[in-house]
Amino acid sequence: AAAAAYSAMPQPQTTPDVLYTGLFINNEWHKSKSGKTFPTINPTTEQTIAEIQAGGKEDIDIAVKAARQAFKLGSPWRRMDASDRGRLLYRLADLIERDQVYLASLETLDNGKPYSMSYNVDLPTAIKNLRYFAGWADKNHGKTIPMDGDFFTYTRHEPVGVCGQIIPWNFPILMMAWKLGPALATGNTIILKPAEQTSLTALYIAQLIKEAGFPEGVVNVVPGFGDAGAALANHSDVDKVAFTGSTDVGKLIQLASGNTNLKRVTLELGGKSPNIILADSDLDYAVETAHFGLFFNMGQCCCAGSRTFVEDKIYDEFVERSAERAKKRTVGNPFDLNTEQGPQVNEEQMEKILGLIQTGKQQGAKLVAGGKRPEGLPGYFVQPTVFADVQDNMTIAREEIFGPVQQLIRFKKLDEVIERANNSDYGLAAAVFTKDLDKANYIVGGLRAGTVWVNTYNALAAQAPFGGYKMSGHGRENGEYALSNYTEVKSVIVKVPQKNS
Ligand code: TXE
Repeated sequence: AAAAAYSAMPQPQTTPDVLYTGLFINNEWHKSKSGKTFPTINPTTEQTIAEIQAGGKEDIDIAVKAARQAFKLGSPWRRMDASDRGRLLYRLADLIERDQVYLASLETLDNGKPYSMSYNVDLPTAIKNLRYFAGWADKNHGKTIPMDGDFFTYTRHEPVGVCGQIIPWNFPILMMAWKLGPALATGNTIILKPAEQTSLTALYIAQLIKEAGFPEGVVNVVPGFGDAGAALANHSDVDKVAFTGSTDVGKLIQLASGNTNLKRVTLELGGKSPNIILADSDLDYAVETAHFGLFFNMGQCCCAGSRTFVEDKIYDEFVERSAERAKKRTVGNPFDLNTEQGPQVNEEQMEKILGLIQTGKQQGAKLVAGGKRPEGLPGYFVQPTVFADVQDNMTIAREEIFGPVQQLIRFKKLDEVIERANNSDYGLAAAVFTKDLDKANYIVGGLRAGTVWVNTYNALAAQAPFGGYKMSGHGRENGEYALSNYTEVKSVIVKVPQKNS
């Protein structure tokens, strides 16, 4: 079935035009006030694709004013029927779908992810996400409440207001959709800052937002570096910041809120997710799914199964098969439809990963596959790498690597593995593989993580909430729960002459 889907896939545009490189504010394109630009690099060739306008604090101020203006009482956006907000989101989804080949190609050019993935995974899931939240626009209603006394009491779910949204580079289009959908469905206005490594698709989608018919100032997209993000986080006229990225920057954002106006903050941060394989599971399937759970998207997933706990009885066999599978993984040109793994997003990430591989070797983990850059290829590639005999206290078992490096860890007892799995600062996702329902349910109940998969991995969809325990962040994206990130609840209490039940 997968092969059939691939042969039906339209060919990529290997040199997609770059049409937009500016700041999108008030539905118009602008240059940065400072006049500064920065290059966006193709990670496959290490060549510059285009120069992008570098938004800074002054530009953020202008964008926040535009978003505030679009949110003022009586504005077209505030007066719009909720169902019409939904229609605009549906239209945006349709436009992204119309341009799916182009956008998937541009994503692959800028990010390095295989086109087969950007076309078959990133784009369809982003489109579905927008449609899912479009449907919510006129269904997120309050309650009437039987309050004590002679009162008529109800709640209104109101938009939070002006929202800053700061997104990373690992799923540029999808992260944009996750942020826009719930915020727009609930009537907020937005300043979105894409990651500096991958601005191109966000800027193209900004033009589609205008084409869809969103009023000016409702969505503003300001490319730039961390200083632009920090300006949003510190801005006293921003009501909320939603951030996906590193735990260190997440902490800064929460501090910025505390130092300024206590803006609402939701965070989706790093992870070190445990994937627990019990001896009774289907070995072929578990090996393949654990491989996918770690290597998907070059390992650049916040929910990557980067601590694979394997039960003692099957451990040696599991190591052997996982190493074999990693060695077969096809690495190369991401526009080639047979490629499973493209380059890491940039040199810095590649260097971080290679450094952690060295640390793994120094601390005594056993390298059973990969471990280097592939020879003879330009680009920021890292070989699919597998470590066996990994101990819980090793750096590679504690820190997020965010690369194609799998850690195989041995365990003996159920209670022991739950405790070890939870012994992490993170708590984003987890998984368990077993045919024993009682064991599965017991482990599910014990794991401290925002998502637990049973006999699957990386199963994500618009309907199911996603977010972290502990230092993996707070708030939930996707699903009905995401709406609460973007709404304030107002209790309205009206005195009535006489209440009757
Ligand atoms: O992240 P940053 P980086 C993890 C992963 C990766 C590491 C570093 O382990 O190796 O983080 O990646 C903006 N105020 N994840 O350096 O810096 C930045 O411009 C406000 C996990 O790329 O957190 C970009 O738009 N914003 C993750 C965004 O934050 C700031 C995905 C993310 O970049 C800022 C990415 C500041 N002071 C990395 N500094 C996940 N959870 O999926 C930077 N930014």
